[in-house]
Parts: sequence; C-alpha cells; structure tokens
Amino acid sequence: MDGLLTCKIKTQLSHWIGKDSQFILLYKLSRDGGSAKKFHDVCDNKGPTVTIYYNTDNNVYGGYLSDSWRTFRSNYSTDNAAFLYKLYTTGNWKPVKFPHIQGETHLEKISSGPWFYSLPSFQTSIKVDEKSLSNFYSLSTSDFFDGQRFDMKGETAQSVANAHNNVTDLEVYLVKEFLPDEELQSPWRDSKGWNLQVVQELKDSIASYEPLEEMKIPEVNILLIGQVGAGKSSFLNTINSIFKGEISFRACTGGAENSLTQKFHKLLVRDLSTKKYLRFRICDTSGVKEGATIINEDIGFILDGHLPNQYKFELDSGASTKTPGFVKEPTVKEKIHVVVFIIDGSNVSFLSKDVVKKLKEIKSLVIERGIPHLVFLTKIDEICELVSDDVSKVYKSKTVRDAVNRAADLFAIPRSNVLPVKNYEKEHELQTSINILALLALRKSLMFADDFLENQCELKQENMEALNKQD
Ligand SMILES: Nc1nc2c(ncn2[C@@H]2O[C@H](COP(=O)(O)OP(=O)(O)O)[C@@H](O)[C@H]2O)c(=O)[nH]1
Ligand SMILES: [Mg+2]
Repeated sequence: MDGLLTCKIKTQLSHWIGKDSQFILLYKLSRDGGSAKKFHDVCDNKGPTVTIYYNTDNNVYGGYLSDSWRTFRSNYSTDNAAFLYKLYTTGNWKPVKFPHIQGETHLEKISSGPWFYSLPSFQTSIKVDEKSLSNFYSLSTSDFFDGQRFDMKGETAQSVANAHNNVTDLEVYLVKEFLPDEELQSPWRDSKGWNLQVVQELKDSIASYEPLEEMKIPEVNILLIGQVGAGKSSFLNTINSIFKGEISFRACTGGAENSLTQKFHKLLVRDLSTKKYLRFRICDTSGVKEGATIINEDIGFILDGHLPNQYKFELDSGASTKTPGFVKEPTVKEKIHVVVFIIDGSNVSFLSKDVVKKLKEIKSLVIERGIPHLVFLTKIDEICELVSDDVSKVYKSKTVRDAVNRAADLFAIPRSNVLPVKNYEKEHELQTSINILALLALRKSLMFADDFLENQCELKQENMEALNKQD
C-alpha cells in the first residue's frame, strides 16, 4: 500500500523545507500498526522526516523534523528547524506553516509514537476504534496546537483540526534532497549490448540448458524467497512471458499488503517456439513479512525437498511428517538447487530490522546446506528515472549501482551475485532490455544450480568409494 502524499503536498512541503525533496514512506499507522516500538524501529536515525495526520473531518496537518527520531534521551528534545503545518481544512487547501519559536519540539521516547510538542500521537500502542463506522484512531490531544513552541499565526486547535485528533491514518516520510539521476560516464558492469540478438543468444543458452547429466534429474529447482511484494511472482511471470512471446500473468501478483502467494508452487516454463518444457522449475513462496511469515522449519523442509508442490503454508503452524504429500526421503531431484533472494530495490535501504533478521536466518539455513544463493534486485525502474525511461541504462545508473552495493553489503555476498531486474508489470509488449536483464539473472541461477549439483555429485562419488572400501 502506498502513501497518501500527493504531488501538490510534496511541492508545498519541499517549499517549506527549502529544498526540492523526495519523500519515502517509512511508517504508516494503518499498515504497520499502532506500536511505538514499531514506529521507532522503522524511523529512528534515518534523517529528516515529515509526519502527516489525516483527521476524520478532512483536516490534514503535521510536523517536520530536521533531526532524526531517536529514543536515547527518553525526554523532550529541541530541533530549531522543526515546524508544524496544516494543509487542508475540512477538505479545502489552506496551507500554513507554523515555525518554531522557542523550547523543546519533540519527544525522544521508546514508548511514544511520533510526538511533537503540541502535536502528539499515542503512547505505547493504539488500536483503530472499531466501534465507530468510520474506523479511526483516537490520538492524544495533549497541548494540541497550543502555540507554546510553534507560532500558530492566529490559528488554533479548532481551526486546524476541529479540536480533535481522530485520524484515519498517520504517515511518516523520510525527506531526502531530490538529486537528478546521475548517468555515469562508464558502466559499472559490462554488457554484451541491448539488442534482439543478445536476447536470442540468452534464450538459446537457457533453452539448451540441461542439469548435470550424472545426477539424472529432469530439472533444477530455483527457489524464490523475499519480502511480500518484492516481485517474486512477477519475476516468474516475466520469465514465462519471455518464453511465451507475449506478456502473461501466470502467477497472481499484487500489492505489498498481504502475500497473494500462500502456496508453494513449483512451476515449469514452456518455450513456445519449441513447445518443450525448460529444464528448471521456479519455486514461488509466500513472502517474508513482520509477524506472520513462513516459519524456519518450513523453509528447511522446502530446501531439503520435503514439501510437495502446492503445499499450502499455514503461517502459525508448520508442516510435519504427517502433512499430506510430505516427502519422507527426498532425493536430489526434490531438493532446492539454488536460492534467489528477491529484494525490492526501492526498499533496500529501508528494510525493517525484523525483515532483515528473518532474511539472515533464511540465509543461514541456505548456507548450512551448501546451497548457492544470489540476489535479484527488482523495481529498479522505481528508483531511477533514467532506468524507468530506458532499462538499457541500468549499468550507467549511479542509483542502481548504489542499490546493488547496498544489497551486497546487507547479504554479505559479492556484488557480482546481485542482479538488477525489471519485471513486467504495466507493459503490454515485451521489451528487449527487460528480457535481457531477466534472462541474465535466470542464466546465472542455472549456473549456480550446476555448482550445487557438481558438489552433490562429488559427495555421492565419495560416499560410494567409502562404501566400496568398507566392502
Ligand atoms: N515498477 C515495478 N513494479 C514491480 C516490479 N516487480 C513487481 N512489481 C509490482 O510489485 C507488486 C508486488 O509484486 P509481486 O510479484 O506480487 O510480489 P511478491 O509478493 O514478491 O510475489 C505488484 O504490483 C507488481 O506489479 C518491478 O520490477 N517494477
Ligand atoms: Mg507472490
């Protein structure tokens, strides 16, 4: 779910802040829940923020902090550049800035939500008031717009907010200076060009791919794992579209709120030009998110090949040997041969601690089993206008390069194992550059899967030799 900031509001806030700014949604009460801890988890130490309240009478108001939100003082703090503001009064555009005059401006406390002096929110936690028809959050009105710290320019709590702080939502955005996307002189990664011939070469090499002969398996299993909404199902659709020759949406995709993928799917892709199935399966999972998410035991079961195709994830109770279709003694055929972490490029710097922790846990499970892994960085069009206009600019985009570097640091993997990808989402026709990035990413996964099979093959041979010696 996206934030509610409109272009008009962004322009007004940029004007007040004094810089052309971009706004990145960090916290949204209705999406992230009314927990002060959660607010601090995602907003602390990030830099300047703007907080915006949407009151049930269509009053929109909020506050700006040039300092980061923090918790270590456990008391009020002063930010001389902070200000409060109002934008809409009962639905009418009436922007007024209320600059700081004196004294402390905001509360640095783990048990408080975003809390300005004269514009409070909630302590510890708050729930939506479900008794009312409009389902609002009843926030605090302590010192509400009382003019002690900010110059109210003749306005009052009544004129700004009808004297109540019942809101349908509250959002906190990170404020970043808007810098035009930088096109690098020389690319940060080499490419073979962006034309149909390259697409064909990549398609041919994937179409002729066969898993290591000695292992005698029909196809390799590529597991996609990542945050809900990161683009796992969309990647599967992108690959399917390329081999189908037209855009297709085989796996359901959707917004970030809930994972539409509740089942474990192991999908084959058919090359429509030859009508043959390709020799890999893309395994799509439900995503990682705070709270309910696939439990580690289930991930272990998936990696080891115990869970059957179409297994339905029960988010609080995992699978067991009694699960219908549970594969008791999986062979190499059922195991996962390569793991791809799908990371939303537009979110890579703002992943919550919980999600990072979960992804690291999964990575440990993958490493324990010696399974090769890599990262696909999606939505690169959303972070860079150069790329949004022309995907073939990807290796000349400083923004994408920086995002790739961040993902590599986060996962502690080599940069070359992070592959930028743009999935099909709004397009109606296939595009050469989009195809090339997706095919490069897929081909690299197949090469990695082969590495795993090589290792398994060696292991098998060693075991055989040991057995022979015993005989
Ligand atoms: N702009 C853009 N949107 C994307 C991209 N990949 C996925 N999306 C969108 O992100 C949303 C979530 O994608 P989905 O594949 O359902 O995520 P999943 O939960 O990981 O399976 C959908 O609305 C997609 O259209 C991408 O590369 N660029
Ligand atoms: Mg999905």
